[in-house]
Amino acid sequence: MTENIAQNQKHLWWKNAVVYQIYPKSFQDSDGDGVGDIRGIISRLDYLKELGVDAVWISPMYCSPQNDNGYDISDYQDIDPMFGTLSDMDELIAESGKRGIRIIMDLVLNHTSDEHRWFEEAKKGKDNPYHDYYVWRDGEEGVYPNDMKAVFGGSAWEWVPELGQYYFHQFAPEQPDLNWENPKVRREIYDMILWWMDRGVGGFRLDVIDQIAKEPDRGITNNGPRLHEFLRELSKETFQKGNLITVGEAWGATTEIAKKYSAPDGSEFSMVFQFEHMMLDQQDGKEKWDLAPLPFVQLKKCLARWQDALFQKGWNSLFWNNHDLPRIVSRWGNDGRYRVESAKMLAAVLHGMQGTPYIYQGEELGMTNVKFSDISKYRDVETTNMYYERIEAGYAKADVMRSIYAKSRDNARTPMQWSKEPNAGFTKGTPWIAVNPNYAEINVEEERKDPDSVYQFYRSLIRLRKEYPVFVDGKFELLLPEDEHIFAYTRTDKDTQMLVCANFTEETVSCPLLRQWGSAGVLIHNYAGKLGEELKPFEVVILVARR
Ligand code: TEU
Repeated sequence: MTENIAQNQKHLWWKNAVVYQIYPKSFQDSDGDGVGDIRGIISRLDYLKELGVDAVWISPMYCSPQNDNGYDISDYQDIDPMFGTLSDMDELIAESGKRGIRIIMDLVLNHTSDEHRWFEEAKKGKDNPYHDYYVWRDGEEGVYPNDMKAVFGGSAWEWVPELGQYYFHQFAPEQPDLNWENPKVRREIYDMILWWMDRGVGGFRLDVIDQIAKEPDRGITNNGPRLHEFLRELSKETFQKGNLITVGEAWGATTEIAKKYSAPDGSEFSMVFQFEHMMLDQQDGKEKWDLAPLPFVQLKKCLARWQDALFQKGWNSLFWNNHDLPRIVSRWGNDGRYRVESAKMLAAVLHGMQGTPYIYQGEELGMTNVKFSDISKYRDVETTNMYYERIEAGYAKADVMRSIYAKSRDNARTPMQWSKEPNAGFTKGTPWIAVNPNYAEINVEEERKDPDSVYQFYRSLIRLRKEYPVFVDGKFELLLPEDEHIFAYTRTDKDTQMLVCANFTEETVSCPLLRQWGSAGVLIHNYAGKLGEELKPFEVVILVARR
């Protein structure tokens, strides 16, 4: 362990931390097969160190048939050959440690791959010791146990003729759900986690963790009655034996539920990813593909409600992006004329709030959504299933493509843009998914040289968080809550007050706060020159004053 990490251990290190997410298939290829790998990540650790992040969450690299890009695991205790070997993984942990960076593994505990040994055994017979590792119902071919649907389309039940039974899957049929009611399943999982902890892993992100305590007969998928009982046991048996960061993915979390997950006594997790703010730009009660404009005032109020509710009672994660979400600059900023300004504004607004910020690979460059002309260029199972379902249901192709351009998960999954070299320096081979054609302009090489780049702005934000404790501890207060353009808030601790003031639109607007704060010091600003009393398109400033 490096001194860097040892020092952090004195307190809850993850409250000061900034986390970077790597989608390993798309980060850096080292062997020319067109798929990113562990040796590629190792070769970029100095870049991450320069950026200043404390931990790296890597999407799953375990053995997997890749029906859902690794979120379908066939062996939790080995690395998929596509990504490298266990010894590469050990080296990654060691090399990261030398740079003061911890590795966060992605745990998919709700389901396995149908190629996992447990499932292959489970299918052999009702009396096989592994049968009860999964969720089965007797039945008749063609008559589903109930009408529950899978997230990636179709019924949540899959027929196995040899057994005369259906198994339950909340995602693809190749992702059978584990039966958490079975204590043997839970023990296997804990042992596996302890095994990774022994290898030096610094934390875990827990995939769809709110869906493990399902009760399909009652139509319950998330927030099942036994959820928090399971989580407390999980945490006690594993995480609490280390000084880890743990973050659960919980689409169904409310502020009340999040207080349980992230209780300061550490009985469950450090924090959760909640998605309330991420579901605002879709039509009520419909799917994410059914687009609606962002209700800006609601966005502010939603974020503010989470800030208030968890203050000293839990802990927030802060994110705009991940491997399932479209690129934020295309989504709520402007990926044309104001790309740089709006990417910086979104960054400052997010990093100024209380919580642990997560940066998704390429976000620090202001990477944008992609528009492939044809569905054959898309790789994501959710996107392609939806396309064919909707085309069959009679939707116009142009409308379906419009939804894909706005919301497809592949927007986030195009390769990391390192340089102007062919394929953005991501691979010397043919990338598994095409590179965004804008890589010649948006890439690491250019942005490292440019003092005004989005990348340099992110570096400064990360540095400021380390310098000013008010970023970590200050109480949040939303200002001008009804304003249709300005997102402004203060953060206040015993001796410092900080103002984050942003124009979320491309109109120039006057801002009363700027005069009031006239004498305060500027911590960061995304326009050159002096601050006026107006905010230019996507202008953002963070000011600080002593109290
Ligand atoms: O995502 C959880 C989840 O519910 C997503 O399917 C979400 O609904 C969708 O991405 C919205 O577009 C997690 C992982 O992050 C995702 O990559 C996996 O596909 C999924 O679990 C299944 O493991």
